[in-house]
Parts: sequence; structure tokens; C-alpha cells
Amino acid sequence: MRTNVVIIGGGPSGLLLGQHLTNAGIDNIVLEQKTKEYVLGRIRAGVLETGTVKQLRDLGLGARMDVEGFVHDGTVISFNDEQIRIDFARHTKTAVMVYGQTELTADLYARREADGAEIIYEVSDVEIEDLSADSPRVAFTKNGQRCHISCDYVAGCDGFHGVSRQAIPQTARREFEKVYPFGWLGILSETKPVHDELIYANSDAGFALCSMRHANLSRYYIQCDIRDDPKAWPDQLFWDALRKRIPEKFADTIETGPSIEKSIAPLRSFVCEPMQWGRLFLCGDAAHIVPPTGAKGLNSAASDVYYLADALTRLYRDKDLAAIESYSARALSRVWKTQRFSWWMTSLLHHFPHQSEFELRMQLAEIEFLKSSEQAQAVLAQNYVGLPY
Ligand code: RFL
Ligand code: PHB
Repeated sequence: MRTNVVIIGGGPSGLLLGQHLTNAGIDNIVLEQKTKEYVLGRIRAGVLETGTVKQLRDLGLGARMDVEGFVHDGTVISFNDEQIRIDFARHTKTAVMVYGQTELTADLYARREADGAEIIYEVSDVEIEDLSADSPRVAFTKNGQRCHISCDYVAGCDGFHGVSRQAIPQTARREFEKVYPFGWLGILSETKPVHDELIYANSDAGFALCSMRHANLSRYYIQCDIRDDPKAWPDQLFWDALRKRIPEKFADTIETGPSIEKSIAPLRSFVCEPMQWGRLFLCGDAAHIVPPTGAKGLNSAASDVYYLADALTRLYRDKDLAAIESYSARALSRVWKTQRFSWWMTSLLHHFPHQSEFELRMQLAEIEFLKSSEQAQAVLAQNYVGLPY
């Protein structure tokens, strides 16, 4: 087999890149280790930045999102009973879109299938060979048989636990990491969202987030001990803990019900440099991870894809090598700013074990400053809706 670009990983990064390439007439094959049903069963991101929304529309992928998604032109940050509304529309003249990663991924799969573009599911033992040669090869096992694809370039879109990043020699790779000493316990429940905007809450009892998927599907999170077992959190305990962390007017009106999904996610900041090695390019979680507090994981993946698709399109269309050579620097420049924002929002809104009185006062001062300063609110809004590509 031969193609222009082998894309390892059929999550949002891989599928989005595949769509850009297919639209530009660049042949590509996606290799995914799981089934489509498995990938679509993962409950993950919920908020799309302005730039991600534009990318999807430009690719002809906005139709369902524009009907079923919810435009949010602000969000609420609270501390105990105090509330600060961050007005995206006023500060940035744009908005974000609440549209689940599951829906977005389903749209990408449907489109790939309609285009007849190739995706090979349930592959294992993926190996990248000859990255410094003109024509690298990707080997994998499918139905017990070893297969090989020769290509021009390899896109590593296989998430944090994938194999692509490891193909960059250890001596050439630098990794930066911060692991946070808590997790997020999330539930999905078929109840009306407590508010029409997201609420990011810090409180004496810790962090909580009220989010949503649609008019009768809510997504709620609370900060928890990373060693907790979701089974040790019966629904009633979860609702009680959530109520204690959000402003009273929301605690009093929240609609509760049985959870239909419950899981704990760890919080980590991680960046791998460079994001490019020979003919391999990394995109999304394969290269970097953020704690979910700023809703940046999926959106950062989308901006990488934008830069890489732009570079590959220039290369195949105009024989312009420069864009390909600067991919890593261009992507990392935005990645680090997104890391900063996610780290800042996480630091502002969570309880850290062993937090000193001084550190607590710093958090309070930061909240007070945010409350009193239009400029601080504008900075938050600008980062939340997404920095320009
Ligand atoms: P993904 O989604 O992990 O997809 C990678 C795909 O690669 C496949 N794969 C392989 N395929 C072939 N061979 C191999 N050796 C392979 N190894 C792995 C995997 O099966 C998978 O299908 O990475 P991608 O595409 O870069 O997308 C990134 C986003 O998924 C991620 O950034 C966000 O979901 C992060 N994230 C959130 N981001 C937000 O913006 N807002 C959120 O609310 C939010 N919540 C979350 C999250 C991530 C979570 N994780 C990772 C546990 C909640 C959770 C629980
Ligand atoms: C979600 O709806 O899952 C969600 C929204 C915003 C975040 C994190 C998660 O910052």
C-alpha cells in the first residue's frame, strides 16, 4: 500500500487532519486501534473555540453543529456566593460553541465515510519505520496479518498514550510535565442544565463545573481525590457535594437525577518538544495535554491540525517546503500560551492539598482583581474564546 500521508489515530485530531487533506486532494489513510463505536463512546470535551468552529464550517462540517450546538457568549466564574460574568461578546465580539466532542467526531466519521476516504480500524502494533528516508513506512497488524504502508509523511494523532511521540529519539525530545494533586469526577445526567451558561466555581469546599450538552443533558464535574473510585461516589453524594460548591441561587434550583455516566479524569499539563521529527508530525494529545479547566484540549488539537494542514497543502500545491519546516515552532508558540491559560485557570479555581494561608489569599486576591478589572475579564475572555491562529 502507498499513500501521501499516514495518519495514526482516528480521534478528533486524526479525523480533522484527514478531512483537510481529503478536501485538498491529498491522499491519506487513517489507522485507528479501536472500533468506531469505542471512540464515539468516550465522553470528553464540550466547548469549541471560535477558531475551531470556523475551521469546521470552512471544511463543510458545520451543518449539524449550527443546528444542534449552543452559542455561548459568556461564562460565570464564582467563588462561594460571589459571581463574575465574563462577557465574551463584549470583550471579543465572538463566542464559543457548546457541542460535544462525541458529536463532532461522529460528524467527522460520517463525512469521511461519505467521501470514501480510507480508515482502518482495530490495528495493533503500529510501528513507524525509516523516518529520515524520503519514503517512511508504517507497519501494523490487522486480523493477525502484518501490513505496511509507504508514504511521504506520517501524522502522529494517536493521543497521549500513542506510539508516535516515542518515535522521536529520546535524545532529541524534551518533555515538560506537571501533574496536579487532584482529579475531576464527572457525571452526565438527563436533566435540564442549571444555567444557560457554564459555571466555573471555586468554593471553600473545592472546585465544581456546571456544563451541558443540550437542553436536557447536563455535564457536571467536581474536584476529587485522584485515588477515589467513582463507585465510592453514589449520585446523592455527588449532588450534595456539587450544591455546596456553587452559588446558592444555583444550588437551590439545580435539577438532579440519576447519572448515566460517571468517571474520574486526572489533571496534567504536558508538552513535548519538538512536535516534528524527520517526516513525522505530532498533533493534539500526542504532543501536549492540558488540565480541562480552560476547555482547551480539543481546541489545541484543532489549532495544530490547522497549521499542519496548511503546511502540507502548501507543500503539495505550491512545492513550498518552508511551511513544513516551521510547523513545530508555529504550533508550539500557540501551545505554550494555551498551557499557560489552562494552568492559570486551574490554579485559580482549585483547592490544592497543603495550600498555605498565603496561597489561599493569593487566590482570593486574584478573584477580587478579576471582579474589579474589566481588563482582567477581557484577558480571560480573549483566552477562553481562543487565541488567533
Ligand atoms: P485522542 O482523542 O486521544 O485520540 C487519539 C486516537 O488515537 C488512537 N490510538 C491509536 N491508533 C492507532 N495506533 C495506536 N498505537 C494508537 N494509540 C492511540 C486512540 O484510540 C484514539 O482514538 O487524541 P486527539 O485526537 O489528539 O484529541 C484530543 C482530545 O480528545 C482531547 O484533547 C480532549 O478530549 C481533552 N479533554 C477535554 N478537552 C476539552 O477541550 N474539554 C474537555 O472538557 C475535555 N474533557 C478530555 C476531557 C480528555 C479526557 N481524557 C483524555 C481522559 C475528559 C477526559 C476524560
Ligand atoms: C464539558 O462540558 O465537558 C467541559 C466544559 C468546559 C470545560 C471542561 C469540560 O472547561
